[in-house]
Amino acid sequence: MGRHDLPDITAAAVVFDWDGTAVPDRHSSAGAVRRRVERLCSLGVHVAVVSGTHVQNVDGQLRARPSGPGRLLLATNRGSELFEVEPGGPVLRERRWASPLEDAGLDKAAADLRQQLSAVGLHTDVVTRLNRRKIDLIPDPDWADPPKARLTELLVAVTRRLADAGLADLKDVVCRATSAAVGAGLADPRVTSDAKHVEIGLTDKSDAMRRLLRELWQVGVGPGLVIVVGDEFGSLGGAAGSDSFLLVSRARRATVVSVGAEPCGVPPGVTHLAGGPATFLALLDDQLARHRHRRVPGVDRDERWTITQAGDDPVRLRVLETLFTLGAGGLAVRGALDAPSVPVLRAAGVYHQQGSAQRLLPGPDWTHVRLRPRPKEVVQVLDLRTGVLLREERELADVGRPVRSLRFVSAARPGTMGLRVEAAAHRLAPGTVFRAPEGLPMAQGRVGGQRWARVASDLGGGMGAVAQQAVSQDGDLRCVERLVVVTSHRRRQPDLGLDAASDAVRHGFSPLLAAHRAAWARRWSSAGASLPDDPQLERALRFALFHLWGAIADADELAVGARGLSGPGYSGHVFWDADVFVLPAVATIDPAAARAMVRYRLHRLDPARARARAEGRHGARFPWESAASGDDVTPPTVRFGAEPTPVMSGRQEEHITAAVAWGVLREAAWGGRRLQPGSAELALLRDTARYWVSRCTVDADGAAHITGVVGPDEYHEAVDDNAFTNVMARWNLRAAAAAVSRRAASPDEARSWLALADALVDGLDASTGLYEQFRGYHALAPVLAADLAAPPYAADVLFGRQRIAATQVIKQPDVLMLHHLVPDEVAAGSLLPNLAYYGPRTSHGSSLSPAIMASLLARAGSPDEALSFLRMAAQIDLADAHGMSAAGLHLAAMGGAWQAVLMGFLGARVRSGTLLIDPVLPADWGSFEVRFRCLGHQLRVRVDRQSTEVNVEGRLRVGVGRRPPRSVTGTFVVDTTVGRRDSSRRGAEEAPCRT
Ligand code: IFM
Repeated sequence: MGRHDLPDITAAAVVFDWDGTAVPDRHSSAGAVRRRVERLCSLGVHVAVVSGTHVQNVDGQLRARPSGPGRLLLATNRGSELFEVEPGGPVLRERRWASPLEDAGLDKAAADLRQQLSAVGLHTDVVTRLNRRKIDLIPDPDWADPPKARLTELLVAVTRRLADAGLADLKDVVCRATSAAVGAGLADPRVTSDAKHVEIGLTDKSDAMRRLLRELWQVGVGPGLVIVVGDEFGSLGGAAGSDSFLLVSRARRATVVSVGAEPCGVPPGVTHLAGGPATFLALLDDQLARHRHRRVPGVDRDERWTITQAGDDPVRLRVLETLFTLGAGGLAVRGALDAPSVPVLRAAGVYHQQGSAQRLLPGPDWTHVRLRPRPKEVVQVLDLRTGVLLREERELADVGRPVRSLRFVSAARPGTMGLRVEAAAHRLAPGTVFRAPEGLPMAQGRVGGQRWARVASDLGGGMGAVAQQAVSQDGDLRCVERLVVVTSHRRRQPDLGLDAASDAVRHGFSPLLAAHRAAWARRWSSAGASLPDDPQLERALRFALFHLWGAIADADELAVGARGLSGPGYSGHVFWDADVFVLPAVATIDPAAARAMVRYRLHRLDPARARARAEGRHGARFPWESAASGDDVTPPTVRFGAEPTPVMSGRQEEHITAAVAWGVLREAAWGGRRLQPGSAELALLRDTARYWVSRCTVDADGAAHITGVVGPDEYHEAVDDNAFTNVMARWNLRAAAAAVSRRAASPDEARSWLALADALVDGLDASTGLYEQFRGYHALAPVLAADLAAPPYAADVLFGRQRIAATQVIKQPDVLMLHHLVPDEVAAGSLLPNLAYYGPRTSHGSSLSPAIMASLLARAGSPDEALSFLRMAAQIDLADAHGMSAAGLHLAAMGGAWQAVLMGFLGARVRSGTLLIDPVLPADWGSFEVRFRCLGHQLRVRVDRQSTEVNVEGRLRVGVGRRPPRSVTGTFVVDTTVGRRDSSRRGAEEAPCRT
């Protein structure tokens, strides 16, 4: 057996059987295994032993004491125990205890079997072990403790004994044992045989394997990253080999190797290498060599968690660059291949240039390596579960070994990034690490073995990167490894991360990757959705959450641009997308990052005040597009074809001011925080209210108006009394009056806000519940969106701005946005008539549109229609539905999609420190489960057709459906059958809490 026979995978975990696989017998030295296990663990590889015997036997022989970061687990007593080895020795993590009834059942089953065998003249012994009884079929001193090397001989001896007693084979005894166990009242007996014994037990190695896979999953290691090694996968005398129990269905993507004799062959999917413990050691050596040679690690190709794309269409590749962006800690690397067309590295909030030309500063590109010939067709796999991007060239006969690469942007150590590339040595030249972003000077140099680069912004800020490159050779393969630490600062040149880079090098690529995988696994256990009946949507939602996490950070402040950090679209400018689409989603997955988003606005209150002043108004007016300073950076024109067209949003989309205030209160409410007197949040609420006071005009009848605005529907400009703007202003005034203390505003001022709020016209026809989008809207040409084209489409681009402005076709929810954001500010019962009226008039020309429709339709009791909009929203970038994804991800659609799940389908609301939920299920889903953060607690909610199960970490007031909210902890189940109304078998309050 040569190295080329060993599996071509650099695994993240190795699970192996002990006796016969790792060691020849229980008495031999295991020093060689110990050294390799400890080394693997030091590289971040997790190691697990599965054995039928007890922990003292395995640990006594192995005596490994790894100091991490990889874990060493011992699954002993045939699946009944799990130990983790710590510096002081194995520590019990879990043990299955038989009940007295089960113990009695095991005794009875063993006695019955023994009696049956004795009746045919076969003398046996029974050995009692934890949760099992071993019936020794050959209690002969010669076969007291046979080494695995004598397995074939043993099998012959046992088979002969059985035949002498008139028994067919081992399988015959296993069947009798199973019947005896069932007869003894054991519900789920596990019967196994190692040829010498037949064991009747409560657990087997499948339990061990399932438990280990769970442990590994929790540290970001899926089955596809696991090598499983045993020596008895094939049958033994007709009975299943003891290691065949490792082949549980969840392990189907694992690489399975047998080093045993396997006299009856191995099952499909198992690679038979034979050679016993010597082969096992060679396999461990190969894994160690792969790390030493800096080979590209594997990825678990789980369809529910990976986005796989192949092809070389240059247009599609630009889109894939966006989709495969990796981000963490406010830094992101676009998924460019070897010839990037747009900047690769960006940092949140680090802008460059002045005025509306202001854009995110591109940092030094550290991802490029020289490959000749260049790969023609590459398969790219983005693993959403562990945040890595794998690339693999489809094998090309003329150039030998395919190119492979893997990169990650560490979620565990913000700023640290890693790349490995391997290819036939003659094709791969590591080249210089850093390339300057196009059109910008880049300083670079070396300090010791490290290279550094800096790019400066003309606004004073900058980005720096320090890299350590290492090249190694593994046979005919060359491997290049880069560990990079990126630093950034908004206002000054950042310190280079020299120490952090040295630290990263000290840790090494593999341990850093292991920590990164584990950090992602923690994220997914705290937030996400499981849709068992809708795997495609489930993955699309994971893609959305993946990119939301990639764009945010727990920082002093966080600017989230409309396209995050994934592309040049909208130059990284911050719109209302951040406040009302992204922030509510972020508050449920990373509350600290949501606060950082709010701080971005709070820190720009002064420029907002200055703008209001400059326009002769009071208070604070926030800019439609915001970047470094908080001044308005909306471009005055855009090109629609040849002609520059004026952009009115900068001057007229004033609803942003209320949206900012809404975001501030939303974050506080969802985070369970009271706004403190004297806080910047209250100052913002007060000053936005003051802005509306100075912005409204009151007519002779005492009615207040806001004229000359653009609402969310940007097809109609300079309109008067846009319902959305007016009602949001009204909400802003009322919210400020309720929150702002006497010190911040006098009671008279607060009363004047309330009076103005009451006076603001809102276009409601009380008889129909319909809001007129703006004054004169109903008089426009009554064209429906579908009359012109099949939505979604950009009506202004397709049919001309003037023409569309004369019709009732709208770009995105406008009036309906009120029902989403401020349902208490709109007339009771007005959702349905407005959905019925505005739904058909909406072209969904904005990526922001479908998610809101999904959310509202779910609340309106139309979950099936809602689901088709949710699918549309979740596919916006994956399917490049707007043809704009090459310029970056549509983060608002992603935040909107997650809101549609939580606020729409789950019906989650926070009211006065209480979480209210009111779930609905579309016909296509039998159930769904969501995990999220709310009010400082971790929640998991599972909804099916009969019930809603809520799990709360800690104690929280929760209301389900129309039941009165109760303070609950742990898990409670509410019967929510039939419309989830009042048909409870047992209410949340009566249901026992399972903690
Ligand atoms: O903020 C949005 C706006 O609502 C529609 N046009 C695109 C902007 C940025 O995403």
